[in-house]
Formats: sequence, C-alpha cells, structure tokens
Amino acid sequence: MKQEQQLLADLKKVILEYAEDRAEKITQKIIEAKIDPLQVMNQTIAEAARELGDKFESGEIFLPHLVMAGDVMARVSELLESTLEEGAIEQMGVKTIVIGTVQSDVHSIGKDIVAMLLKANSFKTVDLGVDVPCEEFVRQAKARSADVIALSSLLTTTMPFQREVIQILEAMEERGNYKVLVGGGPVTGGWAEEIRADGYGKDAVEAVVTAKRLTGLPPTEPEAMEGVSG
Ligand code: B12
Repeated sequence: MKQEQQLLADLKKVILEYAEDRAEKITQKIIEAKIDPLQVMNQTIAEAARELGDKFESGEIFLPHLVMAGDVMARVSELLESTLEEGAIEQMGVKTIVIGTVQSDVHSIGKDIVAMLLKANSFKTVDLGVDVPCEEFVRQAKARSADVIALSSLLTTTMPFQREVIQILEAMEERGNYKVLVGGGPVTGGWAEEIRADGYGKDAVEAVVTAKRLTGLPPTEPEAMEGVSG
C-alpha cells in the first residue's frame, strides 16, 4: 500500500517536472505493481493536470510548460491504456461509442480518461483522437454502426462544434440513429440541453453512467468505478 502511494506520488512529481523518461520508468513500475490504471489516470494524472492549470492561471508557469506536461501525461496514459484487456473488453462490448475531441481543440487527457473508463465498462470504444472535423464524427459513426457519439470540448471557442455535429446529423436525417453525449471543462448540462444533445457528463464516471442509460444498459456495478472519483 505504502509503495503504491509512493509510486503515484513519484509519478505526479515527475509530470510536474516535465520528465518524460522518468515518467515512463515509474509508469512501468506502476504497471508491474498492478495498480489499477483507471485509478492512476483519474486520480494522479487528473490531479497533476489540475495543479498545472492552477500554476498556469497564477502565472507561475507558461504555455511551453503546459505543452511539455501534456506530452508527458499523454505518454503515461498511452502506456497505461495498453495494459487494458482489449480483447476481453471488445468481446463483451455490445454497444459502440465513437469518441473524440472536437475540431480545433487538441486537449486529449479528459477524453482519454473517459474513453478508458468506457472501455473498462464494456463499451466498444473507437477513439478518433483530437481536432476531429465535425463530418468525421458522423462518417465514423455511420461506418462503425455506432450507438453513441461522444464529443469532448475543453475550449469555449470549440463548444459550438458540438452543436455542429448535431446539426449535421439533423440535416442528414440521421439524428435519430445516434445518441450524442457531450462533456469537457466548460460544458454544462444547460449547454447540452441548448444544443439538443442526449446527455452530458461532468466527469468520466458520469460519462459512463449516462452512456449506459442512453443505450439501455444496466447501471454499472460499483466495483467497476472503484478508485475513480472524477
Ligand atoms: C493540459 C492543458 C493544455 C495542453 C493539452 C495537452 C493534452 N494533450 O491534452 C495544451 C498545452 C496543448 C493546451 C493548449 C491550449 N489550452 Co489548455 N489547458 C490544459 C489544462 C491545464 C488541463 C486540461 C486537462 O487535461 N484537465 C484534466 C482533465 C482530466 O479534465 P477535463 O479535460 O476537464 O476532462 C474531464 C471532464 O471534463 C470530463 N470530460 C472530458 N471530455 C468529455 C467528453 C464527454 C463525452 C464526457 C461525457 C465528459 C468529458 O471527464 C474528464 C475526466 O473527468 C487546462 C486547465 C484546467 N485546469 O483544466 C487548460 C485549458 C483547458 N486550456 C485553455 C486554453 C485557453 C488553451 C489554449 C488556447 C492556450 C493558448 N493560448 O494557446 C491552447 C488551445 C490549443 C487547442 N487548439 O486546443 C483554457 C480554456 C479556457 C476556455 N474555457 O476556453 C484552460 C481552461 C486554461 C485556462 N484557465 O486558461 N492546454
């Protein structure tokens, strides 16, 4: 237990020092110690990101620091995600979700956490990445016969692209074929209602709960969310 906490504290420290090599080594140790990857993503990485945000806002660090830290966090997420049992998850997954960060927005961390938790909860999750053009969401959803389109936006300037995806679906008379789930820092339930999305989640746990509700799946067993606070 003590060693676990130490590894997680070390990981947070090296993220805040933008040290990718050290972060990779500690992540390997975390994987060897069989610490729940979801807990690492949703607690340690999310905490580091919050702390970086505070430092950025108070002028203690600047954009290049955020870029460096973002790269480190993305690499750690990638390593952790590779340990999830993809095959087993896909076999069970009957509902398909395409997820991505909307056009002109490159924030990936929150979206990655949501995608990971969806996968862990048996959704077949197709991650389209960041800066995804509105039409691409629709194209991919059709190609993969998706049930849900999940749209992440971290910037107030890119939130309108969530609406645009819905408008494209409406114009193509495809709106009824997909549930649209929205989220991301500045997104609220009110915004979701305004743009006629089907659901909103303030964090990854809510994203899963809402996705299950929208697709008619039974609610998540509490242990699947263990250690996950937001
Ligand atoms: C890291 C970061 C970056 C990194 C991103 C690296 C990466 N690979 O992701 C970099 C340096 C690239 C970056 C760039 C910019 N950023 Co930035 N960034 C951040 C920062 C510090 C952390 C974001 C983060 O990862 N949070 C942690 C995750 C876990 O939280 P989250 O993303 O909110 O996700 C959770 C929920 O929202 C939800 N969720 C997320 N997606 C979805 C989707 C669905 C469907 C659902 C249901 C739920 C859901 O679940 C997640 C898990 O709980 C925030 C500040 C902050 N405190 O948030 C600023 C912030 C988001 N950035 C900001 C800005 C302004 C920018 C830039 C414009 C800066 C500039 N002047 O160039 C650029 C824009 C680049 C672009 N075109 O996208 C502003 C946005 C202000 C606004 N409201 O519009 C913020 C808030 C900082 C600030 N206070 O000024 N940024």
